[in-house]
Amino acid sequence: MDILKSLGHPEEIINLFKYKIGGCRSVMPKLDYDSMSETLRTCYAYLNQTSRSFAAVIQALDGELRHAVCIFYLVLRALDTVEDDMSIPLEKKVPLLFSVVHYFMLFCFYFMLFCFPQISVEFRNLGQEYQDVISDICHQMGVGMAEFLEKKVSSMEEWDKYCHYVAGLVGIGLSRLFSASQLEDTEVGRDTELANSMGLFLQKTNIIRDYLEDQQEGRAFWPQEAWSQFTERLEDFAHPQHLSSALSCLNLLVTDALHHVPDVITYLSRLRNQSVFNFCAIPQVMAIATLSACYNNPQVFQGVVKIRKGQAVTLMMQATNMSAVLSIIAQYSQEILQKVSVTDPSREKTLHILSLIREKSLSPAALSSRAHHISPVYVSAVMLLAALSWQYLNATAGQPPGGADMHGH
Ligand code: IN0
Repeated sequence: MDILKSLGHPEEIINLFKYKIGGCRSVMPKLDYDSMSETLRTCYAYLNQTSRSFAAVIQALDGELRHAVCIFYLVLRALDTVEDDMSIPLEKKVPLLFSVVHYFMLFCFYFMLFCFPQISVEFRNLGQEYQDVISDICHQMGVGMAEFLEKKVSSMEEWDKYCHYVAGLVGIGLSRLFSASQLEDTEVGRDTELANSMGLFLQKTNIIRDYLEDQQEGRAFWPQEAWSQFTERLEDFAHPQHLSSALSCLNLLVTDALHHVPDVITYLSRLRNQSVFNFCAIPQVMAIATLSACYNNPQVFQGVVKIRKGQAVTLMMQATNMSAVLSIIAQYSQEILQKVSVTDPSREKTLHILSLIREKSLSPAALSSRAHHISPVYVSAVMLLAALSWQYLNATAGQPPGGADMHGH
């Protein structure tokens, strides 16, 4: 029950309640489906099937960017499905990956044709500059993914390369779409280093969080150069007797991922369009919250560590301006700092990158904003009210039409 998990966090209960009854203004989609073509409506239906919360953020994008990012997101999900589908034997998958890429170039591959004809129709309805970005990025990703189908992630450098192919290129593609739409400066599309870091921070956080799930599905994305310092085989970390070496490796990888935060701050501080800022900032603040939850946490090796729904909704509502994002980053780097143990092998590196991040994120403006202190009496009153109304909301939700609604009519 999401609300129970947030009982210790009154702010989250209020935001869960707000989100439940009306969503949050900043990500309210500006879409009227009626004026849409059948194929476009289907594309947005696909999008909403993939991830409700993030789909809303995409649908809130301004102008031509909305359709371009929607199609880009769906194409990437399709590529992802092919790459993930372990059932396709290797000798068939490599040419398949190439053909998926060629499909958009050649428009003749049955897989897409049958599965997602609507996506290819709407892909061709996009402006040429958007089509060129998407097919160029898909081509580079297809080639990169094929390269890693035949090999494991060995060095830390290879880890960066793998994450570049599956997420860095997404950041580079999105940044070029932002500039092509002229909603953002051309510099955003040109600075591929920063755009790449945006993707690497998200992908490394996902790989760290999903250790056990990937292990259980026979996938291994933790770099050998990291885990071989602490054990013989990566799968050892799933066994409690290897917990201390597992935590040492986990903390090393979190420390590595934190090195992308300064670039993420520079990238976000360059954005000028509110809808683009929200679209880019929300996944980043979710990632640093997830990384803090994973740091030195044995739970990573026993299940999947997830941030609370209330926490996610609160972050989504707050990540709408740079000073709020800076203080969120400062708050979670502080949270990690408090968990750095004196015996952790990466201690010095972790303390160093955390002090760099604090320096960069504690701009004067941020100091004042984030933590507004609420009196405890007020807190429990609101909690009680929210809990009651939550119960009432759930109780009445089942009412057939015509029964008494929230306003007692
Ligand atoms: C994304 C990214 C994303 C958004 C904005 C800017 C980005 C810049 C660089 C790289 C990626 C960027 O965001 C999504 C967020 C998402 O899908 N979150 C899921 C939860 C989850 O954990 O999957 C949700 O349901 O909210 C993201 O994770 N990826 C993604 C894919 C396509 C696009 Cl167009 C944008 C996936 C990945 C692998 C990180 C690139």
